[in-house]
Order: sequence, then C-alpha cells, then structure tokens
Amino acid sequence: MKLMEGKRALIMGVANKRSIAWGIAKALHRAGAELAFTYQGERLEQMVKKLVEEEMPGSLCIPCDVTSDDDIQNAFGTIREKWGRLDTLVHAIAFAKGEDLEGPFVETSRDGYALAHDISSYSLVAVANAAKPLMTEGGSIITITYMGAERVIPNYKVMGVAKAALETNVKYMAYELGADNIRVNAISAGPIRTLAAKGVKDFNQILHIIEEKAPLRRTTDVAEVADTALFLASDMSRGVTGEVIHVDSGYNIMG
Ligand code: 0WD
Repeated sequence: MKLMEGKRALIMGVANKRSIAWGIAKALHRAGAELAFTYQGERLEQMVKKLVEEEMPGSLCIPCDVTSDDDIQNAFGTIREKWGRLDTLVHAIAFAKGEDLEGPFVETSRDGYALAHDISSYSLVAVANAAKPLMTEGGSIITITYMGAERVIPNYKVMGVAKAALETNVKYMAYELGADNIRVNAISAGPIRTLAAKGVKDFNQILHIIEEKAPLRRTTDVAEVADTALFLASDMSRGVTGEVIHVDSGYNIMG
C-alpha cells in the first residue's frame, strides 16, 4: 500500500510549476493522496488550473486569498462539502512588499510589517483553525520556513521576522492541536529559485555560498523538500510534531 493511500491533502501556495507547493503536491500524488488546491485569486487561476488539469486531472481547485477571512471560510466550506474530512494541510505561502526587502529593515513601514506577518505567519493560524474541525481522524499540518528566522540573512529582513513568528506558531499550535492528534511541523528549506525568491536580492550569490560551504556542497532542490513533506504528511512521522526540519544540504549547522 502506498504511503498516502486514502489520505486527502489540501495544498495552498502553488503559483507555478517551480513552486515548492507544486513539488510537494507531486510527491503526495505519487504516494497515492487525493489532492485539492487553493490559489491566491484570478491572477493565478489560469496557471494553477492548467497545471492541475495536465498532471492531476479531477483535483479540486478553489480560490483563497489568505488575507480574507471570507475566502478561508469558503475554501474550507468547499472541502467540507466535497470531502467531509481532511488529513493533510500544506501551507507554502509568504509575501512581503518589494520596498520592504530593499531598504534598511529598520525603515520597514507599519503597513509593510503587518502585511508580511499577516500573509506569511498569521495565515497559518487562520487556515489551521479552519482545518481543525475537518481533521476528524487526526492530521498533519506542514508549513515552509527559512533560516532567515534564526539568524540574520541581510536581504531577508521583515520576512525573517515573519518566519520567526511562523516557527513559533508551529510550536504553540503543535501543543494545542496535539490533543486532537493533529501534528504541526515546518520544513526550513534551503534557497530554491522560485517566484518568491525573485524578491530576495543577490540570490545567486546566496546559492554560490551554499554550494561552497554546505556539508552536501550543493543547493537544495524542490524534490528534497517534497520528500520530507511526504514523510511529515504520512504516518511515518506519527511521533513528530512542533518540529522545524532543515532540508538545506546541512547549511544551517555551519558557523
Ligand atoms: O528559496 C525559497 N524559494 C524558499 C522558500 C526557501 C525557504 C522557504 N521558502 C518558503 C516561502 O517563504 C513560502 O512560504 O516556501 C514557501 C513557498 O514559496 P515558493 O514556492 O518559493 O514561492 P512561490 O512559488 O512564489 O509561492 C509562494 C506563493 C505566492 O506566490 P507569488 O510569488 O505569486 O506571491 O504564496 C502565495 C502565492 O501563490 N501567496 C498567497 N496565497 C494566498 N493568499 C498570498 C495570499 N494573500 N500571497 C502569496
């Protein structure tokens, strides 16, 4: 029997075929999961529906901008209606305004700070709360973070602070939801060239440093993150919660 046979997973955060969320979807699909997707809105509707149609025809595609409580309620309402139950929730969503990643961190505006935290951190809390009543047989919630939460990566700025909040969400949520056998974990991924990575200055240079210094002497690819997500989604990881697992060629251990 395949690892995810009989399990239903909702994937949030596909923007295109390079997205980490899409890589995770492919891994869960190969392992036998039934999938549903949310996309941010009209901007991404065509792209996501086309991808899903080509590779996972029949999977649900639902709009959900995580800054909207109504969108979240409607999206999980659709999941309740179509599936009745949810086993896995993958949250691979983040955003900060370009101007807040360019200027000095100390000049971050109140609005920019709030928006980055709303989309990149609070949204995990909001969607987990909506998913909880559907996870009637326990569940696994997975989010994606970055080492910029733990130490200063000069160009990551407000996003690093938002990721620190995200990682602490994971711990508090793991504690509370553990009573319902719902596990909450994060994967701290090494830098990968995606749409979101375009906002980070000197990204190429960051990749070169990793090729030089990481224990595995290479950068991370999406499939490596996806396989760890498969582990976290499956019963193989049934004893693991509140954890941040680094999938970064080991770079985080280096001084
Ligand atoms: O190096 C990297 N690529 C790393 C990414 C290293 C470590 C962590 N991550 C994280 C990101 O911070 C994010 O949390 O992985 C997650 C997925 O990011 P990704 O796959 O690298 O990037 P991308 O393909 O752009 O997906 C992120 C998506 C958005 O894409 P764009 O680029 O269009 O902003 O997050 C979604 C959107 O699809 N998103 C939203 N979804 C719903 N509501 C919203 C929103 N308001 N805002 C952004």
